[in-house]
Amino acid sequence: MPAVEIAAKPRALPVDFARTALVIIDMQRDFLEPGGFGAVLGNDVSLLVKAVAPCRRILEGARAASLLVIHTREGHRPDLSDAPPAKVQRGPVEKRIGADGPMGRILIRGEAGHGIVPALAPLLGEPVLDKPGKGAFYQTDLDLILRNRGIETLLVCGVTTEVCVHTTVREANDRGYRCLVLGDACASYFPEFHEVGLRMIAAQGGIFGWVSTTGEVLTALA
Ligand code: C5J
Repeated sequence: MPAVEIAAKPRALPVDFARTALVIIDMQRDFLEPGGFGAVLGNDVSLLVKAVAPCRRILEGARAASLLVIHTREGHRPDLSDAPPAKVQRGPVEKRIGADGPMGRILIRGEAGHGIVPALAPLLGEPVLDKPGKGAFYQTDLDLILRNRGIETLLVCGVTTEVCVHTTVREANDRGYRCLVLGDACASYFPEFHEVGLRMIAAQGGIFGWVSTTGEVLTALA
């Protein structure tokens, strides 16, 4: 398939969709739904819910175009053996990773809150990567999957912009992938971090990626 240009900042990015994957970061109930980890920490989860519809649109577009779709989830083993104490021992004991929350133990694999929101439920065959860190490459087989499929470009969306999306994009950039971040399909509990986070990606000639929108990618896919 010939390269198609996607309008983006800092400039249009030519993309070969046969070598492109959609990576949806951590659209989990613990972050997005009332009663989850994010809400327990005092965040306004409605700020993240805004990203669900754009994520759904790009997910449907990617599936229709037979792109590789990868979902990630942040979380830990029930015995916390993969959770660094330095990560767990933050904030009040009753609000920490592993504590009991309204949707099960907070950020523990297999608990209801750890699951992906129903609107973005993975299909059978779409890789779902459980990651113990913020970045999607750390202690996962993401790089192996991408290289085995000949992937060069990542379309990245999900939450939160300045944490897991940023960490993943920075890691991907260092590994030689081109990352196009879909700004409207990302979100943060802190709108100013979202805005600045997107600007940071595209600054300095695209220091570690490109920023575009769901609409621009769907136009290019059509
Ligand atoms: C956070 C994430 N914010 N998925 N996780 O702790 O960005």
